[in-house]
Amino acid sequence: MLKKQLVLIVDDSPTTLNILTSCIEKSHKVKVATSGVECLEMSEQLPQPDLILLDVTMPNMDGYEVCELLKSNPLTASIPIIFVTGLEAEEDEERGFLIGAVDYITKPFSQVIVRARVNTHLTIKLQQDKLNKMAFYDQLTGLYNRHHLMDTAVQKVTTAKNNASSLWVLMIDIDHFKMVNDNYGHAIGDQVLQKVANTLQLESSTMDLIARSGGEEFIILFDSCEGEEAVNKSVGLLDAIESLNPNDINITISIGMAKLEATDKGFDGLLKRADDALYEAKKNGRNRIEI
Ligand code: GH3
Ligand code: MG
Ligand code: MG
Ligand code: MG
Repeated sequence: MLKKQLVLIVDDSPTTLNILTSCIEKSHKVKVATSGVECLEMSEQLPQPDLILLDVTMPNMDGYEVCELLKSNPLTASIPIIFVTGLEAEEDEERGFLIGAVDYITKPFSQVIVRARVNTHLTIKLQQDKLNKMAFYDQLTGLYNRHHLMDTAVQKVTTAKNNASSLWVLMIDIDHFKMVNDNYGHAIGDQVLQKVANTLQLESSTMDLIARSGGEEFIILFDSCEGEEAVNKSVGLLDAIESLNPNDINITISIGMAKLEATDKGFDGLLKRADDALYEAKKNGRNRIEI
């Protein structure tokens, strides 16, 4: 059975909150907030709402302002918002759409129509989530894919240059992986890839960006990490994989590391240096790190 989607209802009137809740709580999970500030807080908390029903006229912060703040925050920007409001003027409704709402319902509303519109927007949200997952994640390992990594890496280079902070790239390649497929078959090879990916993820900190960049290759970005710390973290990865023994098979990896330099214009040169270092690690005997 599909997990129920979560709707956050925001209104300063307890009566409206009760009516809207009773409209949709049979089919969906519901949370309520009585102010804009509360809505902003709850929208960032996990599990995040799949849809927000948002009143406009509220004390302190009105719904338009809440909507604009949600849309400008990358953590909440993709949550669809339906205004439910007493403001009936055409320009009020137009404003709602201009600042990013997906729908606009005026009070007094029909409960049947609210339910229908909520259902429609939740279905679209479900499809959107699936598409995002396919676009950003690698299906076999659940790690980010190369496409997402490249996009994020460009942003991280810009941020690191602006803040004069450090950025490291690790290119990781499983050693002699072709032998795993040749000796144990492709299905076992896939399991080994999943276990290696899982271990790399567990050993990395939540701040690190980790992706499967292709076949049996991974890329990790370390943010704001000084030289010795970056090397220690890489040694941790190397050791963790060496002692993993997935499916009772000895697996090792080689790592090429490179650091963002002041002369780097973008990500390409940095990636190339990590790739060259990986080539050296392979040439020098594998199961090792080169910088
Ligand atoms: P090296 O130490 O030089 O990296 O040797 P290698 O055997 O790991 O490198 P090579 O590039 O010769 O072979 C990589 C192998 O990875 C070949 C390919 O069949 C396998 N591979 C790539 N993607 C997948 C996958 O998704 N699943 C499985 N099971 N194998 C894969
Ligand atoms: Mg109100
Ligand atoms: Mg390879
Ligand atoms: Mg390899």
